[in-house]
Amino acid sequence: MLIACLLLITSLATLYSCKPKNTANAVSADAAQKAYVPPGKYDEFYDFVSGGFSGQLSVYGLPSGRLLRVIPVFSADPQDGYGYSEETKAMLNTSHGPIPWDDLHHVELSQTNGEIDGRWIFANGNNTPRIARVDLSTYTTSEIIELPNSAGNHSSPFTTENSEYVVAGTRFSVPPDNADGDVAIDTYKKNFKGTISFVSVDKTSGNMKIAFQLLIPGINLDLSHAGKGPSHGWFFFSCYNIEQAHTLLEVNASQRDKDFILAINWKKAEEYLQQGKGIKQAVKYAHNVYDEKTQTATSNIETEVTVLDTRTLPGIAYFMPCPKSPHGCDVDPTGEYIVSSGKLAALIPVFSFTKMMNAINSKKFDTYYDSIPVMKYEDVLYGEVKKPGLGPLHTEFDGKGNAYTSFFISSEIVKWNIKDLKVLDRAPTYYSIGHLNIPGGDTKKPNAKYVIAYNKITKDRYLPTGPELTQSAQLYDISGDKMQLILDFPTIGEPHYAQAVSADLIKNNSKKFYDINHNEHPYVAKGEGQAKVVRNGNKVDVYMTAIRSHLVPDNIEGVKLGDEVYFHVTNQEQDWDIPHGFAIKAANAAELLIMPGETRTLKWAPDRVGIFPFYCTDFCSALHQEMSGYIRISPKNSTVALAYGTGDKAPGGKDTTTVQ
Ligand code: RUQ
Ligand code: CUA
Repeated sequence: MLIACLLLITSLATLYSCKPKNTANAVSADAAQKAYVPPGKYDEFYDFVSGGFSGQLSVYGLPSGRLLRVIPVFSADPQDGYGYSEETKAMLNTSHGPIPWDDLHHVELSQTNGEIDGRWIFANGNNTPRIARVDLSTYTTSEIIELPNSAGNHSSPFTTENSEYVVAGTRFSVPPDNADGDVAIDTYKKNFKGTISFVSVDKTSGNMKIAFQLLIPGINLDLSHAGKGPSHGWFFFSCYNIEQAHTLLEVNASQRDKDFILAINWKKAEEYLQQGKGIKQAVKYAHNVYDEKTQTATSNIETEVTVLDTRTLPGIAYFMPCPKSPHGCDVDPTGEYIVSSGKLAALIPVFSFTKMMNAINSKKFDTYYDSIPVMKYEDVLYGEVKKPGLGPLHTEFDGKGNAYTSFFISSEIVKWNIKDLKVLDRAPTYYSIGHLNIPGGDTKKPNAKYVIAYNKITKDRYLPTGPELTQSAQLYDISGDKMQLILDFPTIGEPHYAQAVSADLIKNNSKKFYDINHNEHPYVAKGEGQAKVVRNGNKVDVYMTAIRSHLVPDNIEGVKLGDEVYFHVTNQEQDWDIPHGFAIKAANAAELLIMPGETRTLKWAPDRVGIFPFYCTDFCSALHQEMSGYIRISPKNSTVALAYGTGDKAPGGKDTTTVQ
């Protein structure tokens, strides 16, 4: 079986070699013009691209492909101190303690009435299961919630039409958190369970909460999408390893020729919840919230979730058979068609929501899988796209009746018509595309000017940079009948899913600075008059101000070995794009990058006696290099008095240096 499987893959790979033939003429003459955004002009779209193993989210402008920003989400970032500063450390807390890294695969913009509303973007942490919410007025991570009873949070964070919920399905089934997990791995079938978390999102504040979890059989969930329009109230998940294998999944989880799409009626789940059918389970998970007023994150460990068992509560869960190892699970803008792309399948099945409902309403089931009804493939199938390509992964929609599917093995995007399932066009990608996206391409209202490919392999596309090469994105104009490649651009980390949105929906809400009058940070210094150094035992708090081009205080004495120094730096500027930075010799964490009106704290423990300079790291004015200072560290038993100041007020008074 293993040999057969490998042979199949190798022969497929030779048949459809990685490198498409028509490389030379793939870019047409007017491409440059289409992707060109003149200096000083804005892009038309924002593209929010997951960073994969970088744990971060990057923001590009389209069509130029210009990198606008990298938003730290799940990984600490020494560039701006995220995860290192006292204010942001708590964002990366989990029930396992602080975790400075995760694997971010999918992003999803918040929606209202099935359309992107431009308020937040959600992202999944795949490794230590978490969901993050990023505020699109500040481009910062506002909230991270950990998911109990979960491992490998891959089919996440897809959202319902009004962002009632973002979901998170387990990739790895594991014994529930409250069970004794010390079991033999080969008791998988008995002891391992899957869950789907429904995380509710407050309409006004955006605050997330685990509303309930669904207990499902121990299988692997891969991807998902919510229903919309007529299928609003439903969620669809691609499932693999229904064999429930626990070793050599490559072979053992590909035994059956069909896996499942799991259809979840979440309105039904809500009914059961209201009827008190949920079981409260003791768990531990971190919920981290950044408070914009105090500019500080706090982490709470929550201790309970409500679990609904889909195996004993009928009407929540149904299985639709699907060609094996399905990956993407995508719902078209009308909400009628569910497209599932099987990595090993040579066709694309399209399921009909109407047919599924008919089968459910007439209780026409083929069999049961761990008490969950399984429908017949033919009963729920709308049709199959025949011979579309090899290794279909993900599908997005243009809202004009067409679908665009990425093909990993044959390295191409294929456009096909949803109604008649005919292939209309294909365009090569360089190389081995994973995800793809169209602005609004998974919503009710796509804005189908472009499709963007996110490729796993770049090989010879760019100048070589040693063994490690960048991943890439490629931009295709899809305004005409045929896709036209117009741009290649390198990406940060490994891009998985991305979402693009018309810049108009977001750019006007972009904050320019934080109002210092509303800064309620406990260690803020509003104005230089409030700058001070306070000793409390061996804790020394420096309330420092930063303004072009000096720090107050910039001379500090009377600090001793064994002290813990907290530099609380408040940026006094009230203007756009004037951050100040703060770094001190031998700091073992990061610098701080402090936005106008913001306070950030660096904890620093001197390790030796001497003079330590500190300085602003962001070139903020012509006299930026002058924006610096010194702290004197004395021995533990020293009697040097605490003294501090800047200029005339520096310890020892006025700087007496004179120019000859
Ligand atoms: S995945 S390349 Cu982690 Cu979204 Cu499909
Ligand atoms: Cu402030 Cu440079």
